[in-house]
Amino acid sequence: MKVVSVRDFKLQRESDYGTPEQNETVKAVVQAVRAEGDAALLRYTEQFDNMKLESYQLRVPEDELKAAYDHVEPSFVTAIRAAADNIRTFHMKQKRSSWMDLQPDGSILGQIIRPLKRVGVYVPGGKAAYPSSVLMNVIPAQVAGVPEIVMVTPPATRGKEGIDPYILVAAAEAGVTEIYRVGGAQAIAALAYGTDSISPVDKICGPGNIYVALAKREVYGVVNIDSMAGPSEIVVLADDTAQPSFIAADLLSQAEHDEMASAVLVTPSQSLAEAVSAEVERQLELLPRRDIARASVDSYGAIIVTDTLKEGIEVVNRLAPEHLEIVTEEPMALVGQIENAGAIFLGPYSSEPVGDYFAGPNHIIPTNGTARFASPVDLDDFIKKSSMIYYSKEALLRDGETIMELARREGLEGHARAISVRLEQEQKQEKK
Ligand code: HSO
Ligand code: ZN
Repeated sequence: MKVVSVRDFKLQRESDYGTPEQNETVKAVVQAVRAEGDAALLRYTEQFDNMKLESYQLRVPEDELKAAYDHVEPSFVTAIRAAADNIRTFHMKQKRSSWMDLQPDGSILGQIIRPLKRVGVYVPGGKAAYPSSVLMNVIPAQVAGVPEIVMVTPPATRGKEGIDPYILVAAAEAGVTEIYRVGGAQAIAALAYGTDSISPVDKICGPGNIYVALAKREVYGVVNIDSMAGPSEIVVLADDTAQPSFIAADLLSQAEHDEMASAVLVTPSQSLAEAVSAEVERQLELLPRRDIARASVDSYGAIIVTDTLKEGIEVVNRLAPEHLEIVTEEPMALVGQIENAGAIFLGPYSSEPVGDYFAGPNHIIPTNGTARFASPVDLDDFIKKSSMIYYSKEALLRDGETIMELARREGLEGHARAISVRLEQEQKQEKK
């Protein structure tokens, strides 16, 4: 892994907006599904997924879901349940309550919190078909109180026959209420516009390939969508006290996700930098996914040596990473200085996979520098708020003139009259 001085480090960000051809294809698929419904879904499933289905086969029946448990190890079920428990517990803490504020004049102002009614979760069929991501998308929706959580996924996972049983078990454990075997842009269009077999949803979440990402962007506005997650990123901020083998392993844990994943060490210690660099080489050779990890490390990996730890913190804030590990003598003392990071892992034992799978916080976290303004998935992604205004007569008599002043300055006499009609009636009654 290359070691560079902070002065030679250049920040690169890449966003994938697809080729013109990909954009064209997605637009055509979305329009066809919107116009033709199930017929288009089945046609594209045959064309793109090599699977000839009838409408009635789109929905995965209850017994198929039950049967999936026979195809996974009991230890997996135990593990997924333990993880789901932790994730549920963490997300329960994010519950918001509706509130009302009673004013002395008898008015009531407030905010009503309601869950979304129907949410669609996309689960990819390719290399990123992760049961853990099913939990991370579905559990917050479920804890928020969303009654209908619909999962869509290609009819075959990783080219094997049928949907991966691990995905199905995770879906069942997380609380998915309907599953459909349909993927790609056609699945996104079906969730947005609805077909005879699939009722439309209010929001679509979950990662997918470029066609899925473009389709989500295409239907945004008809439905809400989550943010576009990019490849995984890890930045480790460490000093001399860190153990090189731990750091190297953590960097590789994310490099193995994707050729475009990025793993970066920031340290003021030249000796740690060199030790981690050598250790990455050693561990890389032993990794089953070494080809992916190697490509990631070579193109997007770096070990950045700073003059001081303080300068390291500045680099971290500039990178605004999805995941940050702080492995220094006193990590807690630094956390207040981190302005931009999606998830912060503190100390030598908080390896990123602890958060990827188990601790409880969500692993769907802003990437590509968007931690500057965005947050990990949480309950707020699955609720909506309604404002509530009850104005008393006393309050309107007091504020009416002020409101009319504002309305008339905008040239909106109709607004002013909606107020004055009430004030005038009141004056008449007073005279009587
Ligand atoms: N690190 C990924 C999440 C994940 N890791 C899923 C393993 N499975 C999010 O960036
Ligand atoms: Zn991961």
